[in-house]
Amino acid sequence: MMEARPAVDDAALGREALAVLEANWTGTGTVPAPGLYPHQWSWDSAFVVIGLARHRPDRARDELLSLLRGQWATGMVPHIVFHTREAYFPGPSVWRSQEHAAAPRVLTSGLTSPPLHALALWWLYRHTGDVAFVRRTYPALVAQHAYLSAARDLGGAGLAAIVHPWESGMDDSPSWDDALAALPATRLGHRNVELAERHPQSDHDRYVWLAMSYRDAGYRAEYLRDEHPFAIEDPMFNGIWLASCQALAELAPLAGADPAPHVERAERIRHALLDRLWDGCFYARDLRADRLIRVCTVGAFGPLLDPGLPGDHLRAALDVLESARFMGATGYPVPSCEIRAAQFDRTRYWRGPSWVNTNWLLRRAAAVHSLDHLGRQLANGTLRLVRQAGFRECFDPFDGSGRGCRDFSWSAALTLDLLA
Ligand code: 9WN
Repeated sequence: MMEARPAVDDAALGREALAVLEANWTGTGTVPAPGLYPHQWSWDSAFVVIGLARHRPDRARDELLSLLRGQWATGMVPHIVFHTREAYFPGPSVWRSQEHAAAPRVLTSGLTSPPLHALALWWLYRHTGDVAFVRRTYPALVAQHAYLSAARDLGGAGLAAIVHPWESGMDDSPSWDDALAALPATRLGHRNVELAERHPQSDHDRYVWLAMSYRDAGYRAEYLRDEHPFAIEDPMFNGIWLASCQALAELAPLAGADPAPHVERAERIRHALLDRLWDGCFYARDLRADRLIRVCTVGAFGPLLDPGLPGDHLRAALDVLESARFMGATGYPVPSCEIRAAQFDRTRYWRGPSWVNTNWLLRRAAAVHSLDHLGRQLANGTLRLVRQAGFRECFDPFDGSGRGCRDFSWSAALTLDLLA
């Protein structure tokens, strides 16, 4: 059922959003939501930086710096930086980052997440003109991108592979179902005390097993290349990376650096996206099964962040986005999975509900291609969701009711940006 909320005007909504972000600030970083997610998550932080860029640039800078404290000497920016003692599973005792020579002092996970950070830095620069901060953080983001090229180009064509569903940011997306199901049966059902208590039987077992396999291999790039059973080229992860390469190319001169390597990397990603992931729309590619994963999710639209996407691909992707498979049927933007897919489920996280962050990314893509009408539709539809249901984690795409956590940081942060 739709929760009734008193009507709020833009100014009041903005104040509420800032209050949520203030409450979720721990003193060192912003947690995604109180309670359930008590640490700093990587792409959540990047969205918080984007949302705070205009309103609290000081806080946005601290947020990015706090996350980058977790960067490994390999350049890898981890998907979680632990900076409280509060429990979360899997926590530091599972990741054991402190045993790894390349890990920083602060405890982190061993996986990465969509590399949105350079785009977030560019966004912050755009709103503040703070060249000194660009100079300060640019090298870390160059190192992040170098890590992805060196350790994650498992397909050899210029795309970064995710090696765990958590790395996509879209944990239970149907895109990962078959790859998870194909994990060797004898190795499934791993249990330890914590796991048995918290997640008796679910895909979570497989998530944890995959994470532990990587950890037990010493987080080595060679293991990922030669042995790790889960390796997928995801269009959203790579679309975000491409946009971040373009952001670094624009920031490079401010940092006294050459933009050319970033431009070249972006071009390589574009070509590989078109060559390897396109078949009428963008699909993820399972490198271990050597096939496209033919379920169309909101991840399919990540490559639209690229201003250089060829016009015929752009038009074909927009046809899918605006059709009854996605925006044309639900009344609210944009379901996380196409609604005609057998796996679509309006109630389950990345298998159907609408998310503020993916709507924001698509609205950014609309701006990049000067699609003003689409941009307004996405912004207004997203604001309608939060006006009606609050800063929830995600939303039912048919009736707009809120799902998951309340007071979710990126829903609040990106609302601030959409209101501007
Ligand atoms: C696992 C924090 C994170 C987001 C992801 C979202 C969810 C975690 C979980 O929460 O993932 O990392 O417990 O399901 O899927 O996008 O970064 O908000």
